[in-house]
Parts: sequence; structure tokens; C-alpha cells
Amino acid sequence: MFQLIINGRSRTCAPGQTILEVLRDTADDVPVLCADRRLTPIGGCRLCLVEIKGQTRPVAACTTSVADGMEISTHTVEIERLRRTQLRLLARDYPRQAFEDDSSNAFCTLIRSYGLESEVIGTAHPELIDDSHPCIHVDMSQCIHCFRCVRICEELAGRFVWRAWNRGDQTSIRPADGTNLRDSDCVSCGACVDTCPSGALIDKRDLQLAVPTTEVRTVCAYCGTGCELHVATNQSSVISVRPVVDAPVNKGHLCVKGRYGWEFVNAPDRITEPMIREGQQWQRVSWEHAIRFVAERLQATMDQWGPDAVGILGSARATNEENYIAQKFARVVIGTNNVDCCARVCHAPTAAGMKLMLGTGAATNSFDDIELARTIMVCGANPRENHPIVGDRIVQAVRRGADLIVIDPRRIELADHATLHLQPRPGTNIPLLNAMAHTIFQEGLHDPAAADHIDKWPDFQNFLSDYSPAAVADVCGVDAELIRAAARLYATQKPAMCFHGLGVTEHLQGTEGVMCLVNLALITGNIGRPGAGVNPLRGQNNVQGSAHMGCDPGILTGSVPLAEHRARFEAAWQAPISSRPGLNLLKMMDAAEEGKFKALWAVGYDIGLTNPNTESTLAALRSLDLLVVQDLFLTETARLAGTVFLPACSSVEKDGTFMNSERRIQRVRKAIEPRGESRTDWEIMCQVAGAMGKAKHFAFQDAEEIWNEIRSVWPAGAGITYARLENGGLQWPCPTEDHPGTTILHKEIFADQNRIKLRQIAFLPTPEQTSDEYPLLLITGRALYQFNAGTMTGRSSTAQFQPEDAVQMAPADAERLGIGEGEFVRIRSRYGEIAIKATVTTAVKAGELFATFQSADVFLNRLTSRTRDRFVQTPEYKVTAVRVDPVGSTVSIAE
Ligand SMILES: Nc1nc2c(c(=O)[nH]1)N[C@H]1C(S)=C(S)[C@@H](COP(=O)(O)OP(=O)(O)OC[C@H]3O[C@@H](n4cnc5c(=O)[nH]c(N)nc54)[C@H](O)[C@@H]3O)O[C@H]1N2
Ligand SMILES: Nc1nc2c(c(=O)[nH]1)N[C@H]1C(S)=C(S)[C@@H](COP(=O)(O)OP(=O)(O)OC[C@H]3O[C@@H](n4cnc5c(=O)[nH]c(N)nc54)[C@H](O)[C@@H]3O)O[C@H]1N2
Ligand SMILES: [Mo]
Repeated sequence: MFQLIINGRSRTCAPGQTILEVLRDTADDVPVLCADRRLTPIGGCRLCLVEIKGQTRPVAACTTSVADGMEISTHTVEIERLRRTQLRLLARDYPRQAFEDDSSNAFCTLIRSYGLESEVIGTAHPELIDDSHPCIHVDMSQCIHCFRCVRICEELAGRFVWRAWNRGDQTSIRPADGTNLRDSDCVSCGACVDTCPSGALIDKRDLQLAVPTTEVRTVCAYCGTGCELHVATNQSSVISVRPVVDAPVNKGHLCVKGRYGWEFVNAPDRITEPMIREGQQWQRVSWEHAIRFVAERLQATMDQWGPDAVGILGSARATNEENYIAQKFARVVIGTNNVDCCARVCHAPTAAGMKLMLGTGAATNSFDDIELARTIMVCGANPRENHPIVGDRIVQAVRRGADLIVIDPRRIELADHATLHLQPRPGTNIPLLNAMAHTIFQEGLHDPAAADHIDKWPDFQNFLSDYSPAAVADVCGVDAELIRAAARLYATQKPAMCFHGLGVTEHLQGTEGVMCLVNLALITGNIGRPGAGVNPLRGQNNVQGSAHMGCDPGILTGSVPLAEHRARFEAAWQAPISSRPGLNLLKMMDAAEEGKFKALWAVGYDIGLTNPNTESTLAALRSLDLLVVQDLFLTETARLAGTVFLPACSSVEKDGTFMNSERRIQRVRKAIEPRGESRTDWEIMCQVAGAMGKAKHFAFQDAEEIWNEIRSVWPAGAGITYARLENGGLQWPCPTEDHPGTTILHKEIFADQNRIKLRQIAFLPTPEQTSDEYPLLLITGRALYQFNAGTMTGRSSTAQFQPEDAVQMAPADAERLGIGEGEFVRIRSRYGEIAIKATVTTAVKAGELFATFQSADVFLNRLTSRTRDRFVQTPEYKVTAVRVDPVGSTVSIAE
């Protein structure tokens, strides 16, 4: 520790800090305008000057490191005079009117604290106002040239939207491409607004809405990254959202959805009263009536068809507590194991493949390993759009020197930062990843320590002999030398960290694709080590939690097999649990089509729009006797076939926990009162359970009570109490209350001779092959501004950046088919037909297309097939053979 003297008093501090860091939040704190703890200090504003004994001139506290024995004075007469002069210069140019309208920002606060109010005499410059962006108001006449916007865009977001034009007095900050903000490369993350100290950049909502009265720390309700937020409210609405600076995942950063995607909470078409459908009309009913109705109809279905004709879908958008209740409801009230969630359609293959090979079906490492990795491999995931905080952290790691391998048929934005970009034909991960393993052995690049511990090592090498890079190059459409280069990089520049997404899992061989990635990590020793591992980028905010709580027919809470743990749960729940295997979502749909499955309760999951092969989904939904939809909005599922609608609370209206991609449990906190009559998902389910005579199993007073029951049946989560979560999240395994949680799994793996088994995965091409009639391959997936079915993002003002679905098409295909940018096309597959807008881009290869699936106007899933993963039935959303024809811009296809 260093000894310092600050303003005559001794202090100790850790070495390696700047003077500003030591002073911050103490009585000796100094003013500063250009610093932000998320940014590299530049010593630009000259306000944090301090005197150091023995030095002739004052130094900037933000750029000077502490040294042992330093004597620092922070508020001498001379320094305060310098500060006042500096502020006076800035005040002279700051618009008087802006100061009078709102002087709550950091700069104006400082002006007031130095008594310089009367010296704010600048004039407004209307030409410096840019009102083009839906959420961000720009008025550069309030700019004080601290460059925090320019720097944060670069240093946090890894983008270069803002630029300082000209020099000295003439300096002005404008988008780097010279346009307005809306038309620039801005991705609307709001980081520049968050850091701006002078009101030059502000959220429009802050301008328009009432002053917030409370602020609550909670977790984002969009993707599985798990960013923490400060939600500012006036009790009934969310006014603004800011990132939590010391949050372990997002570290003061957010993406557009987390920051601006909250208008849905107060959307005028949000449904906040229960409804029952009578013919084509939805009738409002009381809660009492709705609950009785659901209870009676469920009971009637069970009586007539048996409990296995009923199923429940938990919601990956809802809390762990609520998903625990959903699966307990299925098992205890209905008496079936027919319970599932949207993990089925995204990362069920990951959970299955990793569990089989490593023993745990979850990310092996943490996001903090990104900064430790020497190589990062991203396979079939598009994190700059779908997990932007992860994507941005990857870009920063690359800027600091890490190598990046991107494996994606499309030239996703991350490819611009990659050392190597491999563009396999969709559906050919297996031969590609096998060929990487082949090269690793061929060139002796495997980890020698791993070889000693890996079972059937020679068999595996033999198996790979059919998968040389040269042998697979044509099938994959990737140059053999590029495959070898990727293998060399991954195997030698260690630690190498792998991230994967739906480009791996949503295939006929999804589970096997994941196993190929695990093979690669094992043979190179990239498991159980910092900066390494196999890491799925999980989809929804709580999809990892939803399945882990037991919303999966084959597993119980804690992700344990039903068959082995049934008795333990029967004892804990004091209720029998069926031993009959349950149906997963896709099997429920099949059984419904066959007339064997009669009632479904879908909690926060719009399967009508998002399930594959709409024709079969519709047939299934319409054959049900009872379809209960529990959501915030009248989803397509409800519109198409709903019987009852139960209005649920959104995440800002309730307490609970979410589990992110890296196994981190974090507290979700109520920020506003439930809208209208909406209720939390757990309360609704417990009330129906009560009406069905099972009240004693569902007698919970609050979310914490449910959580404590979860802890009692889940040993690896037993140490995670709500009290501990007050201080931040905890990653399981965390078996005891003094356990710190686990950031890296499988640290002991190479010590155990029997644990490691490689899998020989033979390639099985998908039946979705192109033909003369269907000559193109369609990939489906997502883009930045909309989230899945668009129910929430579609109601936000940033929806205008992606108002409708579009299909990306290569220039060569567009030219051949006579299709221009923005024109409507008709896409036909073997299963259905849609009309959609085309966008012509070199991001996709000729012969391949990519489309999003957010809207019912397009209903993209009419095109997708019934092909599924061989092990866990995840739909093959990623490959469909199609043909495209121009239709002109007026055609719309009616249902
Ligand atoms: N903005 C936004 N963010 C989201 C979502 C959203 O809708 N919008 N949804 C959330 C959800 S639920 C999920 S599950 C995640 C999904 O996040 P991602 O896994 O990133 O999702 P996708 O965009 O569906 O697919 C990823 C990539 O797989 C590529 N791909 C397709 N086929 C293949 C193949 O055969 N091999 C390889 N290597 N790649 C292939 C596609 O080109 C695409 O770029 O995102 C979450 N985050
Ligand atoms: N073609 C194609 N189709 C796909 C995919 C693809 O890549 N291509 N991806 C698939 C994947 S990975 C996924 S995850 C699915 C996503 O499909 P969905 O899960 O249907 O998509 P979301 O839009 O996330 O819908 C979740 C619903 O939950 C509601 N909701 C939000 N919060 C709460 C809450 O707290 N309680 C309740 N009760 N409701 C709430 C929202 O209003 C919304 O209606 O789509 C799948 N479909
Ligand atoms: Mo997902």
C-alpha cells in the first residue's frame, strides 16, 4: 500500500490508481468534466488539477498515477482560481436559455457551485440542433468539448459514430460520416448520452416526461446477456433507463433495447384485463371468473382425455420463480410432464450436447473471460446485433490484440474485425468443425496433456481421416487452407474462447454441432481454463433459468433428470409426480395435430408466430379445446386460436430473479406498480392451482418464498439467497451461503481420466437441399432493432429503424431475378409462401438469403420446414430451400 498525504491528512491507497480514482467519492474529491470511469483519461478539461509537493506546476488528477509518499493539495486558492477561470471560459459560450431551462446536468451544477450563473451568456445555435433520432436529442451549442461522446462510442461501443471536426475554437462534434445522427452508423446504444455532462446529448424522453421520483436497480428483460439497469420511474411509468456502471456484465454499457426499449410497458394496446373469447369477440371478464374458467376447463380436459392431453409452456421472459411455479403446476396440479419453454427452439441442443460431454449443459466460462482470451471464435452467432454488450466486448478485445475467428455464412459485422472469416454453406458445421479437428491432429497442434486424459483418442483420430479440409472444402464451400488456418489459430493462440449461437443449434445436427465444438475445446485443452471454454450465447433474458427450473419434460429443478430425481421431488413437494415421459413443445404440436393433445397454457411465448412451419402450427393450435395465453399483448397465438387471455405483469412490475448466459442469478426488482389489473405470472398460476384444489402446494406470499423453495430442491443453488443478491449476482454452482459462486466450470476436467470422451460425429446432410424449383437456401434469424416476435421492441420508437421484416439477397441473385433494393418479392418453399421486402447486400453469398421473423404481416415461418434436430427436436430454422420471384411493391398475401 502507498502512503499519501492529502490536504494535510494521511491516507493509504493501493498502487496503480490515478489520483482522481483515489479522491473520488471522498471529501477531497475534485471537479472534472472530461473523465468517466469507463474511459481512458485524457486530462482535457483542466478542472481536476491538483498540486503535488515538489512539483512546480499543477497536474491533472485523472492522468497522474499515485506514488508512495505523495503530498497532494486539491483545493488551494491558486487551483480554485484556475478552475474558476476554466469554467468561466466554458460558461461564456454556453447558451443562456439552455441554462435557464434545465441546469441539472453536471456542467451546469458545477457552474452553480462556483457561483458563475451570471456568466453563462452564450447564445443558442439552432443550426447545431439535430432532432433526427427518435430517442436522442442533439444540441451541440451546449457542447463543452470534453469529447466524452466521441471517446465512449469508440472505447465502449467499439464504434466511431462521433467525430470532432476542425480544431481549436472551430471544433464541432458531428457524426463521422457527416450526416445527421439518424442516418449515421449510430446503433442507438445511448452511451454518448449517458456520458455527456452538459446536456448537448440527451434522451428525448427526459425532455418530454415528468421528472422521475424513484430509481430501481434491476436486470434487462431482453436477451440472455443479463445487463443491469437503473430504471427511473414516476411510479406509474418508466421514464428513463441507464446502465449500472459497476455491473459485472455490462460495466456501464447497454444496447438500444435495454436503454430505449421500454415504451411497451405503457403501450396503449397493452392488455391489462382478463378476457375470454366468444366466437370472434374477446370479452372482458373479472379475474375471479377467468381463474374459475381456466380451472374448470383444465379439469374437464383432464377428466375427459387424461392429464397428458394438457401441457404448459413456461416463459423465458419471466422469472426463475415463475418458471419454477409453471413446471410445478404441470407436475403437481395437472399430473403431467408436458412442460417446456423456448429453450426447445434455441439452445436445447447446447444443453443436451454439453451435458452429455461435460456433465453440465451451460456456459463453461464467464463474460469476463473475453478480456483474457488470446483467440475468440464465434460460430453461428451474431453478437454485435443479438448480444451487443458481448459483441462490443469482443470488438474491444480484438482492438487490444486478440485474434478473432468468425464462422458464419453471412458477412456479419463482427467479420469486419476478424482475423479469419469462414463462410460455410448453411447446415455444414459438422464437416467444417471435424476438418478443424483433423488439421489439429495432422499438424500435432493438440494439447499433449489433454491427449493423456482423453478416452478413445486414436479412434477419434481414425474417424477424422474422412474429414480432411480438402475433402470437405466443396461441401462446406470454404477453402481448405482457410479451415487449416482457423484450426491453427484456435489450437495455438491459447487460451481460445468459443461462443456459439443458433447457427450451430437450429439444424438437423444441432446437438452434434455443439458436440463438435466441445471436441475442439477438449483436444486443444481449452476447457476449465480462464479465457477459454465453450459458451452458448443464450437467447432470452431468462431462457437459461426457465429450462433450469424444470420447464423441460425430462428434467426437474436444477437441470436433473426426472427419472433419477422423481422420488426426491415427490418428497419435497409432498405430491406424486408422473413417471410417464412428457412431451416437449414440438411433440405437443404433433400430438395436437393427431387429436391427442387438447389443452395448452402458453405463458409469455408466441408460438403461433415463432414456431416453424406455420401450416402445421395452425393445424395444431386450432385443434385444441383450450388455449390459455398469458401475456402482455394479444399475440398471434392468442389471435389465431386463443380461448382465454390472462394479462401478466412485465419485468419492471415484479420481483424475482433471472439467470443469464453465464449462469449468473441476478435480482429483478419491481420499479412500478402492475399496469391495470395485470398480475405476476406466479400469482396467476398459484391462483389457478388453488382453484383446482392444490392451494397448499402453492401457498407463496412473495417471490422470495418461492426462491427459497427452489434453493431447497437445487443443491447447486442453495447458497444463493436474496440477501446475498443485494450485493450483485452469483454464478452457480454456489452450494453454500459462504461459497463465492463459480466463474469457470470443469477446472478439474483434465485430472480425471474417465471424464473426457470425444464424440465421433458423422455428417448427415439436411433434407432441405436446393433443386431446380427451389434453387436458393434461406437462413432465418434476427437483427439489432427488433426482438423475436417484436411485441416489445415493435412498440418502441426505435422500431422505425427496422419497421418490417426484410430478406437479404446478394447482388448477383437480385440482378438475375430483376429485383431492386426495397422491392417486394414472393418467396416460396416446399411448405408455404410469403411476400417480403428485399434488401440487396454483399453480406450474403449468392445462392443464400437471410430473413428476419418479427412480424405477422410477413409470417416468415410459413416457409420453414418440419425438420428438427435429431436429439432434442429443435427446429431447423436455419436452412430452407426456396425460390424467389419479383412481385412488384403492391402485393400482399392474405392469410
Ligand atoms: N436484437 C435481437 N437480439 C436478440 C434476439 C432478437 O430477436 N433480436 N433474440 C434473442 C434470442 S431468443 C436468441 S436465441 C438469440 C440468438 O442469437 P444468435 O444465435 O446470434 O441468432 P441468429 O441471428 O438467429 O443466428 C446467428 C447466426 O447464425 C448464422 N448461421 C446460419 N446457419 C449457419 C450455419 O450453418 N453455420 C454457422 N456457423 N452459422 C450459421 C446466421 O447467419 C446468423 O448470423 O438472440 C437473442 N437476442
Ligand atoms: N424463423 C425463425 N423462427 C424462430 C427463430 C429463428 O431463428 N427463425 N428463433 C426461435 C427462437 S430462438 C425463439 S427464442 C423464439 C422466440 O419466440 P417468442 O418467445 O414467442 O418471442 P418473444 O417475442 O420473445 O415473445 C415472448 C412473449 O412474452 C411476452 N412477455 C414478455 N415479458 C413477459 C412476462 O414477464 N410475462 C409474460 N407472461 N409474458 C411476457 C411478450 O409480450 C411476448 O409476447 O422464436 C423462434 N422462432
Ligand atoms: Mo431464442
